[in-house]
Amino acid sequence: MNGPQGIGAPTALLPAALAIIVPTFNEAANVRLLITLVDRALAGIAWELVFVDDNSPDGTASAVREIARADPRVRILHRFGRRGLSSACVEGILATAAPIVAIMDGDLQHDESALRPMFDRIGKGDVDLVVGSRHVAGGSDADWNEKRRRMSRFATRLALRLTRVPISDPMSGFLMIRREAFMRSLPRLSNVGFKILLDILASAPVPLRVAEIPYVFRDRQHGESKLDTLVLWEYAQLLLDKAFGQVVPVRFVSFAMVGGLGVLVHFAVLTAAFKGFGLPFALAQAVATAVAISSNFLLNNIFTYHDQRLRGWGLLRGWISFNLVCAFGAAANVGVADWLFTHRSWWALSALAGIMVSVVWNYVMSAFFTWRRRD
Ligand SMILES: Nc1nc2c(ncn2[C@@H]2O[C@H](COP(=O)(O)OP(=O)(O)O)[C@@H](O)[C@H]2O)c(=O)[nH]1
Ligand SMILES: [Mg+2]
Repeated sequence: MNGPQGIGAPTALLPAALAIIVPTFNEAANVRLLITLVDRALAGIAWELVFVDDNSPDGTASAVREIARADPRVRILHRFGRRGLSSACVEGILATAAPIVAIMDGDLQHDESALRPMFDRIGKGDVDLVVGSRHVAGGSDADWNEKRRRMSRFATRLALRLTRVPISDPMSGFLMIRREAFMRSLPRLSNVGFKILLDILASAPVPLRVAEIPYVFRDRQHGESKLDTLVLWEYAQLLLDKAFGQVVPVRFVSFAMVGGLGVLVHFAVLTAAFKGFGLPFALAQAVATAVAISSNFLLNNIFTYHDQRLRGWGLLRGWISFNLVCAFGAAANVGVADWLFTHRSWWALSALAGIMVSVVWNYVMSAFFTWRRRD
């Protein structure tokens, strides 16, 4: 660990004392500079860089591989058919043996010069986790506008209810943690969304001991942010999973919410077709059912299965299988409701039970047939 200082020093031959996990999606233009900057910032420390790339179309993985051929401190974990920032970080950490691991964005927005003070701080031994923080004295948000600032403050207040440790920036994606502390959180991680720090803190069986190191959040120079669509939804999913995940999977909650919305869609279409266009009731009901199933399919594809979204032909195949699943679900619904009704249960209760059965059926079967992972 105390090899001669300087770039390309023989620290490369030592086992890494510090692994830096860098999740990437379309960051090809940033990797080379990032590696150079980290190398400069960490001279004398035996580090390794693990890029976790979700098969970026811009060839980020190949760019990393090319550098890795000449520098054994640089590694690539190339995932296929998956997306997700938190799960990328987790798998990166699990792919190394280093006793201390850091997580840092691949777009140069996290200031690599904070890595050394973070490493020194965690080396003192009295904390499990060091957070790179934008909000403590000396740190800053660069130039966020007021709306983004206010949203961030609100999200932060929500987050602090979960973390159980008072920190100024629980939403940070820049952190360093002792492996054994991470391993204690691992079994309870939600692994959804992009707030890995929040997930680690909220999953710790015993509250973690945390220190913060300020840094200045830089503007992105190359490439673009991937976190502007659906971020709020992913954040809500994480919060939901942390609050109710022990009781019911968050995907099911999402699926049931989409189903509830489907009922509204159904009634809207039915009203238009039956009252508006004067179609016969049975036909109007059939049209409403078809539209509601398709809209449920599309909404689930966007929200419930955001991380394994179907596209292209997969979308058509998924739509067909979802229709089949729902047809059987409807049959089960009617069957159960009718059985209960003929056995003298109250009609509304019978109907409700039928609906519950079909929701669970549709959820389980569509998870298996429609959104099954194929990697
Ligand atoms: N492996 C992986 N990395 C991702 C994914 N989404 C974002 N990233 C990376 O996570 C880091 C933060 O994302 P970014 O888009 O910069 O978020 P922002 O800084 O909040 O706008 C960057 O290094 C991205 O390349 C993903 O789905 N998978
Ligand atoms: Mg960024």
